[in-house]
Amino acid sequence: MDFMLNDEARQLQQLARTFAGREIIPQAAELDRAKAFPQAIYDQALALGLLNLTVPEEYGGAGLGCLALTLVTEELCRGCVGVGAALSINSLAADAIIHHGSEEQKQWVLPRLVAGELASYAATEPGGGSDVAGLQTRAVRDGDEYVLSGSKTWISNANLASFFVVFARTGEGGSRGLSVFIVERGTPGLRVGEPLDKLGQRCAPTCEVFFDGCRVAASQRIGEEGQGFRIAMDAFDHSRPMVAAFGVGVHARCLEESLAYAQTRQTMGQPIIRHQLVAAKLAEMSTSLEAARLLTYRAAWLIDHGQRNTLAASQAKLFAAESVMAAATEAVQIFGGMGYSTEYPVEKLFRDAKVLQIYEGTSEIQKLVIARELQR
Ligand code: CS8
Repeated sequence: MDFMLNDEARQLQQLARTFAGREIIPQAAELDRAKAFPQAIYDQALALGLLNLTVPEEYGGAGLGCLALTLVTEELCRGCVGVGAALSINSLAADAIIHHGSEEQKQWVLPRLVAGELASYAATEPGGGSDVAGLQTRAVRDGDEYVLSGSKTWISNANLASFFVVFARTGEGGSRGLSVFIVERGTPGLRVGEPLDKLGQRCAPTCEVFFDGCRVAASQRIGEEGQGFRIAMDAFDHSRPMVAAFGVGVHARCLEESLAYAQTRQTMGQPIIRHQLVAAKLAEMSTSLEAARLLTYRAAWLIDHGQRNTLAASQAKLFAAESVMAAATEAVQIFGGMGYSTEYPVEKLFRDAKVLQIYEGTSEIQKLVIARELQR
């Protein structure tokens, strides 16, 4: 067993860390207030080679694995998880195409991501996000085309995406009746709503998307008809380590801010870190951070080494989400009244952390997946 990152991974991690410190942290509070997509940061990160890491080299990407993606994602999210989410959502859409798309589909869209276009992953619907097998958007075959009707919600970057990876029902039979399509922005019958207002991660836009008789060529279907559920689950195996890294990044920031504050803020004649009840919070925060980080890296490492990681990915996502919420709660507590003020960074960390227990599979869903995997 080797816990050392290789030189290439360490350099990439350091590049992302420096970038987050210099470009993301100073702008995070304002981006949150303005609820503005971080376009300038996106452009700089793209130019630096921090995006599209998992796109294979033959399509212009870096051809790196899930571990490299989690390392960079953690650092970006230490800067601001809203920014980190906005910058990494392409890889969710890309995963389905990289692992299940035809050569023609890869040639068509992957170089566009590398050139700076955005793509959205459209699975969740107003009726729910957890029950993938129950989704209702329909795709009805009509000759060489499919006609899509239905609606999606909470679709990240949808207002800016130039194409969408859309899950839709092509047949009955729950999980066996789903298929996936690449749908271009501008296709008649496709409409994107305004960004939804939300508690945290406010600079990462999320919108409703409506399909009303939206026609796509059959050649835009990813994989075989009926394979959609498997493709979604496979995409989650790749993306859950990345989303766990969102939590690790926020968690690391909670520790960093809390430690600095506890060493300078004085009460009863000494820095509050000398009070054992405060010191204990920091000790617990740091221990759960390391545990979340190790679970996350391992889940990524397993899939990079061709091993099934469904159990490990759900364990990492569950633990990272639960422990970052606990850490953010304690960070606010350590800051006391200042933790409740928008003048200090931890109230934003607290708001930003909450959705980590909800998206990319709720904590309850992760427990279901873990329990099922234990019985395999
Ligand atoms: O529905 C499954 C599930 O995982 N649900 C959670 C979905 C989810 O994560 N939703 C979140 C929405 S997307 C999102 O949040 C993106 S937002 C962005 C985040 C970043 C932001 C900036 C479930 C509940 C686990 C299972 O569902 P069921 O309907 O009960 O299906 P099963 O009977 O378990 O499985 C049906 C068949 O599929 C096979 N399967 C299941 N999992 C896998 C994996 N790999 C391969 N195959 C899989 N992981 C399973 O074996 C069944 O096969 P059969 O041959 O039919 O028996």
